[in-house]
Amino acid sequence: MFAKKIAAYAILGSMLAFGSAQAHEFKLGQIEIGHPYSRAMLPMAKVGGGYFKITNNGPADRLVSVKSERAESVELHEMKMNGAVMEMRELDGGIAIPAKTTVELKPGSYHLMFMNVQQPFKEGEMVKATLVFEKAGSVDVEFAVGPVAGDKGSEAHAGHGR
Ligand SMILES: [Cu+2]
Repeated sequence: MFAKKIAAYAILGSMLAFGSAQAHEFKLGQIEIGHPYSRAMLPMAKVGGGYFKITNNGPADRLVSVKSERAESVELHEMKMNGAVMEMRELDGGIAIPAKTTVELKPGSYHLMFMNVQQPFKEGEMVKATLVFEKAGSVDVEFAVGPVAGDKGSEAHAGHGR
């Protein structure tokens, strides 16, 4: 009986792993979360980014907050050019997701910041988080951690290096 249970879990586990490597997409009602990913962090780094695509096939909604056990808090940020200066700010009101549109969180634009991370993200691991929408509710997702950001990525997160 016990052995059977273990075998069942093992199969389920490998299916989940396979599924996330292939499609790596999450659904919440009419909202699709495409390919959440992050970057490996340097050993002393405390802050990590988070990126994904939100496809909203339903009515207007809003990404209001994000939680993760891997961070003290997760902030929603926006990056914008102000003249020649790249500026970053926290979005207190969340990120608006208009009806029937796709909003992309990516370097140099909207993104998540995992704040005060105790165990730096490592390449190849999956970081769990929960996205909370104003109307649709919340959905658990996993961020695939890729290699340490190159020149482009690190410039996208200039000012976060503390
Ligand atoms: Cu930021």
